[in-house]
Amino acid sequence: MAPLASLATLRTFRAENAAAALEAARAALGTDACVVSTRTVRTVTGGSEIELLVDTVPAPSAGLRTRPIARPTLATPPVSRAPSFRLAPPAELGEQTALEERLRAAGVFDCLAGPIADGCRRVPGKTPIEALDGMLHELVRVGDAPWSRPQGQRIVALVGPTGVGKTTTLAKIAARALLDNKLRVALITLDSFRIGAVDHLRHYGEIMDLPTWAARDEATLDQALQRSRNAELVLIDTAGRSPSEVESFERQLGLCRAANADIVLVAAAATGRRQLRDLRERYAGASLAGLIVTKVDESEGPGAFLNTAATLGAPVLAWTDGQRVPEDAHEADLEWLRHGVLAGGRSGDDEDRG
Ligand SMILES: Nc1nc2c(ncn2[C@@H]2O[C@H](COP(=O)(O)OP(=O)(O)OP(=O)(O)O)[C@@H](O)[C@H]2O)c(=O)[nH]1
Ligand SMILES: [Mg+2]
Repeated sequence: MAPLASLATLRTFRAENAAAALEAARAALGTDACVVSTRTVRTVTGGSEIELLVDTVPAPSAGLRTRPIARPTLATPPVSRAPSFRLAPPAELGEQTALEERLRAAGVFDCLAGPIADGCRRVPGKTPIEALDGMLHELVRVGDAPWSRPQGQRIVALVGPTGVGKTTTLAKIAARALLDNKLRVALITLDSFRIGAVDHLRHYGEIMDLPTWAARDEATLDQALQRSRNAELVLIDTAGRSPSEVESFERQLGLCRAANADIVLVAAAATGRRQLRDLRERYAGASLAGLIVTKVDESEGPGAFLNTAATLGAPVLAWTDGQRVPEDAHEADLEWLRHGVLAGGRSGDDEDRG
């Protein structure tokens, strides 16, 4: 905290990033001023800005530069303040800014990039970039892939908006469960009203030689589950519905609950901020067991993955980046995510996926 005696000489400058805030401070005060502290502040629109606290009293032979936040009081004899930089961000701010800008370049929402970089800056004993790993573990929970071997029978229902890749992802999960873990798998679709939807799933069922059932109410679902009782993994496909179709949405969730299924939300990585928030609200009462992030290949990459996973909050069980069954389904991997967001953009290299 700045000493009281200098409050009159302190001014704050806010801008969307630290470089712009420094530029504003420099334009107003010239180069002979000191940056006392920096912080990320929330804006009324829910975004974030960098705020610089700048002392307008020029330091001897110094440019616009940093000095430690724990400054000497007036009672203390002034210490020699050799300029740590001239017209350049302070080292601490530079690291934070570098991280924030890398996150933004990777497509991370502004409202996440600022607080993440700020949080990383506050981790003692680590540079912001070193602290990113821990921050990602806090933001993105990870769960077992749906194709991993369950204890007893596992029933997984995929829910989510129209066209996000639920049916394709279900086929990928089934194929990986068969190929990787030799599980006995059965498929059920609740999407039995739409022309072609049952055939879509049946087509995959036939290719993989899996029992496939269609259900439209509690009785037919119960029957399908009875017929699937020997399966170790039962995968339930649902119809994509727009969130406004409340009745069918609630009905499908009700059926998934009646089946005692793990309800897993499927969401496309390129989903916008507002739609993600709508989705989070829509499924708030669904007790989601997990999240699968799809179509990462059609998004900005790891940054978009991070936006989706951090906004929706459910543990990420898998992600997909293409139409191939099952090659384009992957376990959640925070190392890939960290590497990708630090690379500042798409990370499409196969070896990065781990
Ligand atoms: N590029 C890309 N396309 C994908 C991915 N996953 C699925 N798709 C494609 O997205 C389209 C829609 O996939 P579906 O599996 O039918 O989506 P859905 O959610 O079941 O759709 P509805 O049942 O209509 O709600 C198909 O063309 C898929 O091949 C992915 O990870 N990347
Ligand atoms: Mg479908």
